Amino acid sequence: MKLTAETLSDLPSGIVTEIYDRTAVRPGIAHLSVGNFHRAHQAVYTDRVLALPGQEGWGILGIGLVESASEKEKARALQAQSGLYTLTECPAHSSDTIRLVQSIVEYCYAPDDRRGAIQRLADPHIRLVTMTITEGGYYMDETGGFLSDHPDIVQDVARDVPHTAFGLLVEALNARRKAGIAPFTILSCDNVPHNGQVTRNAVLGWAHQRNTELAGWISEHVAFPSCMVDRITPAVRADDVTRLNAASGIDDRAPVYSEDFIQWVVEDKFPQGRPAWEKVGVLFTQDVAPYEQVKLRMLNASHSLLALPAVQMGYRVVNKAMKDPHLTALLEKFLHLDVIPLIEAPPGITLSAYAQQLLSRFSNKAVSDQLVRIASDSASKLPVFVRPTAMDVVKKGEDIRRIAFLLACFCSYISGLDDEGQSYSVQEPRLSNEDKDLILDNDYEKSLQINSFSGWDLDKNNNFIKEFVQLRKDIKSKGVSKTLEKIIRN
Ligand code: CS2
Repeated sequence: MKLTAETLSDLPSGIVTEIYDRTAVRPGIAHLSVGNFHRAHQAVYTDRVLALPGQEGWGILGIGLVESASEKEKARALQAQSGLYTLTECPAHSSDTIRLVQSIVEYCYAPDDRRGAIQRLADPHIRLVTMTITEGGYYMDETGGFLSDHPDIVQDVARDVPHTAFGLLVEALNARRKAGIAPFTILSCDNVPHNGQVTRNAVLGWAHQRNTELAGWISEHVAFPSCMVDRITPAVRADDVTRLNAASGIDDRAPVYSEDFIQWVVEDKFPQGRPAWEKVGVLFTQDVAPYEQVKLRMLNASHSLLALPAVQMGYRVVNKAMKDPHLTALLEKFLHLDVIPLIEAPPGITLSAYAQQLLSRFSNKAVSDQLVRIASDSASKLPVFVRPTAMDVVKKGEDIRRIAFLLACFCSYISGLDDEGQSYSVQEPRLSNEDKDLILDNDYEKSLQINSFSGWDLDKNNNFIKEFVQLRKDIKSKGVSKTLEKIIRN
């Protein structure tokens, strides 16, 4: 059965839907960059909220941003399906739930018509803009400041009609200001610490280059709440599409699947109003920082610490790597010895239980997340997920081996060849050629000078340098597997 607005009333049995009149729903949220994660997370909470009375003004206008053949294809699919898609949620020990998500009520692909996208963002009904543009999309320095001198940004500011999320936001805010329309609130849903502040820095940084008066207005009137998001959402390959559609009985051109766990903690700062998300499981708080610290330093950092060695040990999916006792020992030691002693538990969370829960989430074989997905763009992820722990561990003179091993694995991962000489795909869009050369140099110490490690101060610590260089040598001569055995001993 093809998926269109018309087929909604005639779904195969077993498909879960929220009950509401979709024709009455109007977009009040615009979401920038409609990736799988957005469709498995924020769009699901919003779908639930739309079934509550008085919430019909909070539908989602999806705006595709990334200019690529695959994104264009996905855009066409979502447009043909009126924004509808199936989400299969996979618990570890019971059967999957297949939902039909209806909250994206309009979808436009910005590369088709960027002026049109800006105009839609200027619509007074849009009171909130959410975004998932990935860690690397924020152009941040080590302190979360905006890299306004970055060539991508310089080029974007010089364009008639900008391409970046920040450019679109600033132009739309400009149009609203000129028309006397209140600005929207901007909510980043990316895995970045203090994502509200970082987004504010980026939007203001971009605006300053264009029009300082406008920047002043944004600074005074636009709210940038922070939030912590969590749900493991694998990439969807062609064989997944076939598998998911066979199970749902729906011919969905853009299905998505995820674990059944979901969490969203949001700073309650929405001067233009917001959906009643608190009624569907979202936790609102005045201080997101402790939640986000736990999530990024424990879950995301563990993901990187698992994926970078595991791909080189020949594993391709997370749950299989979790059967390797050396890898699980590495994660357990990292969590309990390196991370937990340095952080504080937010209200309602016990860190050791959180650690145990995340390891069992990784082991969920129904999710079968791809290690290559997690390893991708580590050049942007490691500074966000690992740097604070690395710096604290080094400063306190604690055991640096696991951090040194992680960074050494990142460097050897760049070669794209595993211990057995099999190749895997390396996607590192933010790693410059100069940085690649530094990593490939035979003088291993030089790799600590790459941009991703800048500001970590590791190249000033002799113990760290010694350990890191030795590990790179060990990996080169014995492979990652054998080197890992040494790391987890004692
Ligand atoms: C992963 C995240 O890609 C990564 O680095 O750690 O995508 C992770 O799956 C999500 O943040 C889970 O909420």
